[in-house]
Amino acid sequence: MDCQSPIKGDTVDMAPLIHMPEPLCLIENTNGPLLVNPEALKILSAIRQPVVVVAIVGLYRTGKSYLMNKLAGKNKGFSVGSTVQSHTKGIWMWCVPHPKKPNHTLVLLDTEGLGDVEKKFFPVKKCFIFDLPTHQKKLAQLETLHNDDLDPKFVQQVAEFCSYIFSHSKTKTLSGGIKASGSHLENLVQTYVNAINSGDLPCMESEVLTLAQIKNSVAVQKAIAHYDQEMGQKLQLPAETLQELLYLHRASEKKAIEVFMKNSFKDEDQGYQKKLEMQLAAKQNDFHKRNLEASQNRCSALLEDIFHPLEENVKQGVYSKPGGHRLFIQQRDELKAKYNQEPRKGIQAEEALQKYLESKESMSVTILQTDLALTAMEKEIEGITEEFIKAEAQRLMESLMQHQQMMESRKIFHQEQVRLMETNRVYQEALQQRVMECQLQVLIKKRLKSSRRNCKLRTENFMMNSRIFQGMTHQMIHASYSKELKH
Ligand SMILES: Nc1nc2c(ncn2[C@@H]2O[C@H](COP(=O)(O)OP(=O)(O)O)[C@@H](O)[C@H]2O)c(=O)[nH]1
Ligand SMILES: [Mg+2]
Repeated sequence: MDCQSPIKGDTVDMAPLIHMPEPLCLIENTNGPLLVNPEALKILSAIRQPVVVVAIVGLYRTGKSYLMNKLAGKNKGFSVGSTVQSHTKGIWMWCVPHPKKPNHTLVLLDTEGLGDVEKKFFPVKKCFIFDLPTHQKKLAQLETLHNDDLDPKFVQQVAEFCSYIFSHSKTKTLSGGIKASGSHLENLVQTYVNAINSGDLPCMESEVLTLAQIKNSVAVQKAIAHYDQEMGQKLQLPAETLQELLYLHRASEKKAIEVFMKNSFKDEDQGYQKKLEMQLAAKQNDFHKRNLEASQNRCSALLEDIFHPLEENVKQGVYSKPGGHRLFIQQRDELKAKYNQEPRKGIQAEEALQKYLESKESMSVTILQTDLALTAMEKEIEGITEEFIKAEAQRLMESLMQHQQMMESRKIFHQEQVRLMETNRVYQEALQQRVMECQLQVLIKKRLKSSRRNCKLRTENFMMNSRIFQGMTHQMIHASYSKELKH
């Protein structure tokens, strides 16, 4: 068969992504709602190539599954004949590489069998007449027979049928000329099944719109996720400047829009792109708020940490002294410089510092008032001390003068004493002199008495002289005695 030859080259044409050795149930037709098989959806979503969808409908046991296996280039696959009874009812799917269109995937959909459907769905028809495939007796084992065992006419008719299908079945295209891939089909399947289950009749136009909505919503989500990831990786909060934040936002926004463009689908009037831009703007706003908060938190923590020693000093009264305010200001300015040197404080750096300083202004004023009061008191004490010292000095001077006077008096007294002692010495000498004179007088008297007999004249003369001497001595003693009494 012509249609089989390209499929035999599976290993050449088969895209590595698709591997379906046999069909899978896509939609299960239970007594309740239709169920979509997630395994089949997963296979559809992995198909990135454009798809050609071939579905078959018709009455039971009319050879539909047999023909679909032929389109797949296989003898076995979709259940043929009696085996159908045991199989899940619904729509079965088999994805194979398209035998004629390179890089396309052929999606074969086999239905379990419907009633009179022909009039309803197919406005254009192309009819093929098949001869009896083989001898009546062999028909039951039809799927096990090779072409050699079949009627060549039948083999030929099947080949023509397959060839026609391959060449005439168009790539699945959605309204607006969009070529559908497996993932579009996946969305369509879900949309159709949801619509049918909820009682709505699926409408192709609305399906495309729904598909666009799904696709574009996903594209927006992907774009936002990309933006978040970019910002999360590159933005360190708080940003040093507003420009840094804006620059990062714009770069991430640009990349996010690129991601959206890549994933969007029929974004009429750029409605979804605008939505995305609005969301990004909101995110930017949010980042501004977070940046502000982060900056405030960092600055508060820094201020608390850096100014802690100053506040501790205030508590301990280090500045409660004359000149304390100047010391306080000096240390405060040193800590301000330390704060200003800290990196990455963000946009609140200056404002947070000013607010902090303002909040401590009353503290500064109190320190200043205390300082002034203590300084004034100290000056007063100094004034008092000065007067005291003056008075003390005066007192000392006076007592010194008194001392000097006393010393002077003492000196005079001492001199007087020396003089007295001298006078006394003279007196003592004079006294001794007198005693000696008296002794001499007694001696002379004794001698005179002994010589009296010898010389009367001489004695009378001597006596006369002696009386004169006596008178003189008396005057001397009298004078000396009067002097002593005077002192
Ligand atoms: N007479 C005849 N029998 C066929 C033909 N194709 C398939 N069959 C046989 O018809 C039975 C039903 O075929 P099947 O493909 O399962 O029909 P389906 O129920 O429409 O899917 C099977 O036993 C097949 O062997 C055909 O072209 N002519
Ligand atoms: Mg069948």
